[in-house]
Amino acid sequence: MRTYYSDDHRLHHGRCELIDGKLMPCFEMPSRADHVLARVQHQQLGEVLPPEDFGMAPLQRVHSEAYLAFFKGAWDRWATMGQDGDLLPYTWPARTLRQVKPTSLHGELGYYSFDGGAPITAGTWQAAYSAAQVALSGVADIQQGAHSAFSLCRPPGHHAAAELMGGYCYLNNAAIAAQAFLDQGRARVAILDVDYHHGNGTQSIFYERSDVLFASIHGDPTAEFPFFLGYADETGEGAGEGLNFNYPLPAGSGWNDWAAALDQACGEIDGYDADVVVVSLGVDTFKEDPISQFKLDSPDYLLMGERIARLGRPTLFVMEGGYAVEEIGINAVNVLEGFERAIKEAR
Ligand code: OKP
Ligand code: ZN
Repeated sequence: MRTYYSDDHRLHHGRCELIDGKLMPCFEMPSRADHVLARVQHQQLGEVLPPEDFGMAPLQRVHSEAYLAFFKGAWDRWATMGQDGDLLPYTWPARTLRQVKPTSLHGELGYYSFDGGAPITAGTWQAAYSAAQVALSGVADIQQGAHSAFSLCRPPGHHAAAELMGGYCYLNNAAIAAQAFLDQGRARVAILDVDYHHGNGTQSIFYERSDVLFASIHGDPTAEFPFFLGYADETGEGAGEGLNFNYPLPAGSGWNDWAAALDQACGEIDGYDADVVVVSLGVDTFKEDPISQFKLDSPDYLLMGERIARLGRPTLFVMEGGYAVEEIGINAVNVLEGFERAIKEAR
């Protein structure tokens, strides 16, 4: 399969995040994508191509114009104030406060975010914009007949909602891809989120819709980020009732429990008869991941890819998390190789 990748991801490099009361260097760093790209090349997965530019319209199908304008302009406002450190929010409209949009930079930033984990730097907009184009280029490849494609997106996207950044995410690459598939004539898209963290942004975007099924396997939100979404009783609403599937698993879960959840999610995707599958591919389920609590080992990712291939549907892989930087390439590409191996064997 072909890989889409842009060097622009390097333009986003946040300095630090708050972990256990200390400011630590950001886990979400440029070398993550470098390791994945190197592994794609080493394993000769297929061609690596730069993204095409599909412009703002497909981003506006998922995010509001006001949110996009705010995000695009935020760094310049910050720089005009004489600042050059990372721009980070510190007040949010939580319960008892009003959902008003203030006019000052930090007021607006609080309005448009849900945590302090998504720093805006000078190049963040360009990096996130290019990551969305990387996702859209994978869509175009599949629309032109490819059975699968890999969009090596960075920064990740699945925590970003229509008007919210947070959890290292700004633009929801997988949601933008899913919406593009629909806009180009597909009727039913399934998003399978295998990242360790619940894809709260993706879930919220499609929660009331019947044209996108969302299924996510993740750390139980009673104990894990993002805490406030991702429970099993969130099944969708209105037209989307019965099309949202959350499989929260306890800390320490290994391949057997994880694979049982994957089987269930795949059963739902089959029942829905999705035209295309978008995989939010996070590999922070790895046993050595520094911020996660599952116990998957590198060979398990081959099996993950094989199981996804058995859905027998066109599949776009969109890179999300994974912070064991040395192994992220092996683990992510193992999913893709397992997928391809199963496709070849089925022929
Ligand atoms: C992004 B993706 C503070 C930890 C904050 C934020 C995790 C964002 C994960 N102790 N963690 O889903 O991989
Ligand atoms: Zn994650």
